[in-house]
Amino acid sequence: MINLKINNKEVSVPNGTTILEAAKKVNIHIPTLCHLDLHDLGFVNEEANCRICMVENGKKMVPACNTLVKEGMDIKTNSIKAINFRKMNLELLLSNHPKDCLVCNKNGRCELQSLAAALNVREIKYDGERMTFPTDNSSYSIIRDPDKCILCKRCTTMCNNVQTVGTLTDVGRGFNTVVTTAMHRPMIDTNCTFCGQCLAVCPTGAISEVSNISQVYKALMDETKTVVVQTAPAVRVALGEEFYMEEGTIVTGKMVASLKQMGFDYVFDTNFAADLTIMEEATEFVERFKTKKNLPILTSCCPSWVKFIEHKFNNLLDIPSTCKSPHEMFGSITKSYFAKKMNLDPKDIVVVSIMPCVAKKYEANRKELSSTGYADVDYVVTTRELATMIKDMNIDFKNIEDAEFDDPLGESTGAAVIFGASGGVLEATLRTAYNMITGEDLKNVEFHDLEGIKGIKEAVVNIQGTDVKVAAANGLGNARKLLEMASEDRSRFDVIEIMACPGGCVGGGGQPFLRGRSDKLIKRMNAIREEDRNKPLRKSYENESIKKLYKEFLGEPGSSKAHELLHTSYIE
Ligand code: HC0
Ligand code: SF4
Repeated sequence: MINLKINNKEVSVPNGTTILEAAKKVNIHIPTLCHLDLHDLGFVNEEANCRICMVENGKKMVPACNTLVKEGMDIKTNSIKAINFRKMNLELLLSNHPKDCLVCNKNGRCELQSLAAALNVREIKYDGERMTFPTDNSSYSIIRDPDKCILCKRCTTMCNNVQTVGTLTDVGRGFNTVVTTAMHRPMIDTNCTFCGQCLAVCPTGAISEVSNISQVYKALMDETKTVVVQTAPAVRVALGEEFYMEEGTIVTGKMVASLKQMGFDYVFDTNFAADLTIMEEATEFVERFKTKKNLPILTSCCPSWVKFIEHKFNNLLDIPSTCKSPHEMFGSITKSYFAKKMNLDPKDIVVVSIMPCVAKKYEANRKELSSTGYADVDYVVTTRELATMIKDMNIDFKNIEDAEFDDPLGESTGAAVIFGASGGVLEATLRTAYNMITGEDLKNVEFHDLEGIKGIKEAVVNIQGTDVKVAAANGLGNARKLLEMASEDRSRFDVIEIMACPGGCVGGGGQPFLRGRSDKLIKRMNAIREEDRNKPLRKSYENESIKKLYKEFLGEPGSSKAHELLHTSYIE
């Protein structure tokens, strides 16, 4: 153990601890900016670029976030010298930053803005030359405004070390440094998967989502349109955070009531389509498992993951399930089955998806995802954007009375809600595949080995004497490892689930920011599991509305009509 003093308090910590960690242990707060520690999720940014966490170590000033403790250190975190040093560094950062906070997309959610308030900055003393670079708004998902970048490098750490995609890098030196793409290519022309994890950790408005709020408002005002909204599984366990509710509060009823108050014609549930996905995907799996062909089957509902495999493992494009993702299935069913039922022309239906994800915006614009001749999904709005809309409309979210989803695309089982947490799609598939193989109902529906935020989870499930080997990865770096294992030995796994974001969709790039609180993610995952346990039906094939959909319209799971509307292909 190492013994030191911080602000005259005796501290004893293991060798290898930073001053920042040691201070935390004795409840001494040191402000930080570039530093971010989500080590449970495999992410720690140790760049120490911003120099906000400077503390006095004897006569020297050192950054607390990456200076390791030494025996006998005498650290002062709150001396006038340390306070002034920090403030000066912040003022220097602000001198090279646009001052358009009032209209910035991050206004109210910006860590730089909060820090300026916390450090009581009242003037920006230094007013020199400012670097300016063009804004990149080429993609459907992400906007990069390098003028707002403070070079904290959280995004490059995330993209390169955690996601292992390698889209973002810093080029140039000193004052000319900029975070950009290879050859400054527009994001749309890069290998970016649009996972949005860079923007989830960006402290300022340098990386943000493309907003679709105005298009949705326009559709709501257009009397010739029927506007149908669907909500993803993971939104209901995180939206409350935007209204200062306890993390992990399930706000399904309030979310539905708010959407009805906003004027959507029908409020449906993506979970309905998650049950539908399971019917199709389990059918596909059982077929492949019996014939031992094209295994392991890979789940295909995460659009970032699909783009990742298309770019990085296109030798494996014979194994992803051909199922569209649930929200896309929902769109094509709305514009076919529902349109027919309601006597509506699909051209007059607008489908809006509320998603925890920014890649869903890109996915909605994939040309092949338009089975009825119209885009399956018209607009995607993130959890954060939905919160903004609720605030725009002055809805009293905390006190609004709960409402129920509409029929018939609103019914769902517990198997659908667990899609929102890593391991859930796999578990939901197994619950139905068991029935398809044995003709019996699975008694114990929970697979605890597949729960939690561990990057790669493996399990072996015995179905009627045959072992089914399954694995789930969350985060693209973990996906890469798992795929490398599967490439080496195709018989190692039978089913693989991959979600690009930490913890699955609950940790999506469109969710309320975690700000170093991975415990929030665990609470969201626990809430998803609780929602499953509260459901009277927990297996997709028990969903009465799904049974009716097959009976009235699709025929059998895997039918040619189902293939026409619910399946897709991949780009090599
Ligand atoms: Fe997900 Fe989905 S579970 S990708 O994570 O599969 O975004 O929540 O909506 O489509 O259902 C995200 C979440 C979804 C889809 C579903 C899947
Ligand atoms: Fe990298 Fe994901 Fe950001 Fe694209 S969206 S730059 S893949 S972290």
